[in-house]
Amino acid sequence: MQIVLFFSKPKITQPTLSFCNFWNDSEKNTNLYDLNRLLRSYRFQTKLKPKGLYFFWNECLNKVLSLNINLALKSTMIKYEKKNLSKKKLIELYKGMLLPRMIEEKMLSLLRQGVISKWFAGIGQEAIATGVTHALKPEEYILPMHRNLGVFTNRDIPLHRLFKQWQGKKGGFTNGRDRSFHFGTNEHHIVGMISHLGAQMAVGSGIALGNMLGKEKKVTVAFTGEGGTSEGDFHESLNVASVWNLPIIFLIENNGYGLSTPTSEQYNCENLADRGLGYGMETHIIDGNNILTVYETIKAIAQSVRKKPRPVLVECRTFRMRGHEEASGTKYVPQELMDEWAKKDPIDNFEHFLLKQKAITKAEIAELRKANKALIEEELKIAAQEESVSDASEEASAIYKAYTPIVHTADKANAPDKRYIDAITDGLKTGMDENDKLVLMGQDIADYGGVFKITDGFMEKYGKGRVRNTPICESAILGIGLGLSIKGYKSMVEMQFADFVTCGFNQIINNLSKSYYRWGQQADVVVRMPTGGNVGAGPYHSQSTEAWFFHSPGLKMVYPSNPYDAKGLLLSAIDDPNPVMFFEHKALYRSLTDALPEEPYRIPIGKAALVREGEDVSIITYGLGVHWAVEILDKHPDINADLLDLRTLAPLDVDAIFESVRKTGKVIVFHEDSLTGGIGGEIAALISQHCFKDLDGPVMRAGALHTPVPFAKALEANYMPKQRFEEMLVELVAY
Ligand SMILES: Cc1ncc(C[n+]2csc(CCOP(=O)(O)OP(=O)(O)O)c2C)c(N)n1
Ligand SMILES: [Mg+2]
Repeated sequence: MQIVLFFSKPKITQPTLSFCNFWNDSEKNTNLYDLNRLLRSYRFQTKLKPKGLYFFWNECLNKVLSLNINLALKSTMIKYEKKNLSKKKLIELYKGMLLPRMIEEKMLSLLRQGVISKWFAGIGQEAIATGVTHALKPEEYILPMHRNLGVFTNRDIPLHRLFKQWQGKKGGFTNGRDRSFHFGTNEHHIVGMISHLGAQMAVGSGIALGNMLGKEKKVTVAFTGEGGTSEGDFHESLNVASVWNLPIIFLIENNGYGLSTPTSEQYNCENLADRGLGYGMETHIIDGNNILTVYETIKAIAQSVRKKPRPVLVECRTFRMRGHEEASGTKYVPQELMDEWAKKDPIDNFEHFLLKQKAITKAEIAELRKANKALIEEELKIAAQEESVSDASEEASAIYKAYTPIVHTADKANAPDKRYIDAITDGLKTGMDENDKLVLMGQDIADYGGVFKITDGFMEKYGKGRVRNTPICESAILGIGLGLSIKGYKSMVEMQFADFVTCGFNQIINNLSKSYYRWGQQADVVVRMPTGGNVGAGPYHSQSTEAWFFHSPGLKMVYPSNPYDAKGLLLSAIDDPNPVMFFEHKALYRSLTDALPEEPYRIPIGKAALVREGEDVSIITYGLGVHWAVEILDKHPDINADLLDLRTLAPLDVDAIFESVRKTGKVIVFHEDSLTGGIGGEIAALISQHCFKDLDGPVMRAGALHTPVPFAKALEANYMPKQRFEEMLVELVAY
């Protein structure tokens, strides 16, 4: 393939190369930086004055490679101070940057061959990942992003496992279920990102909280790009970490761009680090291309944070030398910037420094490169030997971590009557007594006891460490729940009202629910959701939110309709290592009493309860629907209905549903939530598909109107489906 190159600005001292006649546009962008570097070295090595020179690409590449490019920088653009660092450490740091660089260069070629599917290059940013990883102890967690290959290589992960991961093979870290750097490995104390960027910061804070509660003197580092700092999760995490004094370093890699967005369109302050000041946090701004600065700074901060736990914000200035990902190009990046930063390449400069210091020789560098190349090829061969994932048989069951549920029954006879709300308190207390690694988090839950007073007195009994008042930061707190799970804790996060879960939606849907499926890390979190209407509280304190989560694999969802079930299900939810959304109806809190055994017991998750038995019709419902159905059946003694209280919405007890429908031949699915897109739609579809031959009437559904939950009593009564359910039931029985 022919290329033509010429210096477009011959007058400036470091001339800019530009190219034409590329085989296609995206290739041009892809290769611009490579070519720039290679040809610059070629010029230095050959002393050619390449104005108007014509090269054949392959020929050029071969020549450059055969010259064994030691980038011929005349002098370093980075000022290094080696302080007391030994030669051994200097070489380690150099090697720590060189290997990821060489792996990336290889990946770029494999990408072009279609062996891997995507690549987000960290070329030019290696000093940050390498410096940070060397500054931490191996048992301290790092939460890297998509340009931080150096974290993985410097934690000595076998390369073939990384290659398998990027090729979607079983021997990677996700069984082919997630791509690129989207995985964690507790063995190496790394928690990889999810695509949503800022979510990492909260998970890191959770790990830091686990370290703090366990009195482990460890620091955690959570990475973010400067683009990610615009996300709410960044701000919430910094705020919570500061209020709680968590031992964590938040590290911003400010590389000039977030996809195509330059920093000038991303934030409007001089230094991103200054944001930390607003949260009452110590901050630093450092040259992210200077490996010694990164290493020494992070090492010093880490040592200090281990002694005196606190969050610190570090902004590393660097530059993204390639496109956002390889297909997206760099057209929007001014060439001058590229050239300027190319001169500050962290590896070229450090290499030059080491040569000058006589810490390394050219021959040793050549040897190192050769050894790295051989290692990469060898490990690629190992990865190639493994077949791609083709067996999908385990997938459906891979969303939940398996565990053996505790079977624990209690007799209701002679048990004292207690309210629904007392059942929740009892369940939580039992959970706290049984498990000293259970941590409660929520707004106003400590001294104040929660807005419903469910945790009244808990802080005094279990301490402020385990009963934690939180700032109004739902997202960060839910992410912290995942971080705590990584450290072996269980947590219960109380939404003050279920409605506010919208502010934590991302962490639930993308982190808690998918974590086990993706890389085998359970999210041992119970999210308590004071839910539902009939309380005259209007659109933002009355919603039924269960359908939002029903669609998301990996979550369990329970919805007890009475105090006995509430306590037993809550204890099962706490035992369960999977994330459980626990819906408790506010209207039932103080209006419903039931015999409640004092001793601990469990109601199994995934099992519905037949509340009434009859032959005429099946009513499938949950929550407040159970009580409405009872009331209406009492009003119509002539109707003999099976009344099935689902109790668990995910996983759904389809066997119990089908058994009842096959017996009665008629069914009405009934819930408080809006009909449109409600869980009833899924249940009705399952019944139609699997019980069609047994049906003697249409599958009916009763749900609320498709409006927000209105405030005024009459409007709310009209919104709720109770009356429509009664009419439908009578109609269906007569059908
Ligand atoms: C919440 C969210 N919005 C948008 C995107 C799409 N996206 C992926 S990476 C990226 C830019 C990230 O910029 P930055 O944080 O600076 O990291 P960099 O890629 O520069 O390392 C964007 C917009 C995303 N992944 N997540
Ligand atoms: Mg960026």
